[in-house]
Amino acid sequence: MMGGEVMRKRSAELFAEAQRCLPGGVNSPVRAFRAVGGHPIFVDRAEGSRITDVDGNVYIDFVGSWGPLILGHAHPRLVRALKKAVERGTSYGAPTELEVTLARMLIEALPSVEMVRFVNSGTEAVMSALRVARAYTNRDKIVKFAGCYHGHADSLLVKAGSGALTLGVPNSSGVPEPVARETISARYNDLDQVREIMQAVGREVACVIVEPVAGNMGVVPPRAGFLEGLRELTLAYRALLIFDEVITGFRVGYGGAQGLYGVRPDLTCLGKIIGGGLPVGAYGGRREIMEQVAPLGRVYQAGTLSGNPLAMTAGIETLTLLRDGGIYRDLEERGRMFTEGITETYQRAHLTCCLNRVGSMMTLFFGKGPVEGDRDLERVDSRRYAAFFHGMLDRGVNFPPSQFEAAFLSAAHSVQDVAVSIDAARETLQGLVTGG
Ligand code: KE4
Repeated sequence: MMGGEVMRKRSAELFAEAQRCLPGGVNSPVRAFRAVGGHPIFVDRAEGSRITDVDGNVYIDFVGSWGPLILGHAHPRLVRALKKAVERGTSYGAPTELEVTLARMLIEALPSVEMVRFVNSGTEAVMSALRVARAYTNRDKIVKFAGCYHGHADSLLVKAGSGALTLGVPNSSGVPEPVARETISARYNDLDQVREIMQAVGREVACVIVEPVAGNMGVVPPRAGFLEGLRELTLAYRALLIFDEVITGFRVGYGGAQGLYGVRPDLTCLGKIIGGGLPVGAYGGRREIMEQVAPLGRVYQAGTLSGNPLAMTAGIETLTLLRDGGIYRDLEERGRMFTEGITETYQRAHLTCCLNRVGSMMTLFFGKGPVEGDRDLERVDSRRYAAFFHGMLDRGVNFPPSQFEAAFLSAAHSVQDVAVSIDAARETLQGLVTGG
């Protein structure tokens, strides 16, 4: 464990240079450390549970590339398979057996999915699923939930208008008002409000899209009955239910959140883990819905690198290890150990925190719990989280650089890693109290 003044000179130099050629110096906003201050660490390499920055500092990593690396970094089996695959070429723009193999694995794992299409990101999966839902229902409106993030497609960069039933307003420049108006934003875990919305406009709603376990306001599990209620309401109004399982897919279990909670959506969006760290997304569902997609149906969607052989190889190896390796039991055990240890540390420091966890995804909130939706986040002190983040980073533990993200355990995190991280948290939280 590091301590004292940690040198990150090379990261600082690279960040200065990066800001001259990349907006904010990054290729995705959250990486820029704007939510926690300071400058990002530039990673040189990673292996197992650890990343090493360009200054040679080593960190136990709980970001895991924001979810894909459930097996840990540079898993030997993936490295071997990718080395062999790359010698056979990197992309063909033609069908391969690999795509069929991975498609069959997804269909076998997720009973609600009878047919699937690969794309290159979670955003692309969600954007395509929305288009299919609108085509299938011949309706334009969608319902999403405040605090849930589904990638950066225009229809989803929308926040609630003034009243609950009023239509959305853009929460990004460049999103046309008419597009935003077709999106209604509801409160997560508030089934009564969704019922009101569906009673008012349900016959115009193409789909309700939800993160079955929210990961983008920090981890927020569904209240008992919430997902089941969405299923009933969407059936009643003949709207489609879309589970955005880009994070939860193969994270909270091999059957995803739909397997964990026993609720079958009409369409599922996937990403992250199914690519083992290479760029992949996928959307799938009932055959009669997916048969709308070109070239079979009238919904156009395409992609140069969709089904890329390297990404398919990484996905097949990852899912094979998850399916056959008994990994989820270890993840649950270490997740529980981590949660209990962190909880003991903030209680001992008399800090007001709450910790949400589902399996190996978790968030430590610096505020009074429970945190069950975006309104509860108003009680959360993200400045205190920022201080925690830097205290942990200086002690060699890399947490997400935002209070409103999920931290991820991987199969590569040992019991020792968890114990060391709890010790780092204990020192960091004590330091927050004593101002040390
Ligand atoms: P991508 O386009 O980033 O592959 O996936 C978008 C997406 C869709 N759905 C959910 C539930 C997601 O969490 C995401 C992306 N997750 C964020 C972090 N929570 C990725 C990190 C980033 O934006 O850099």
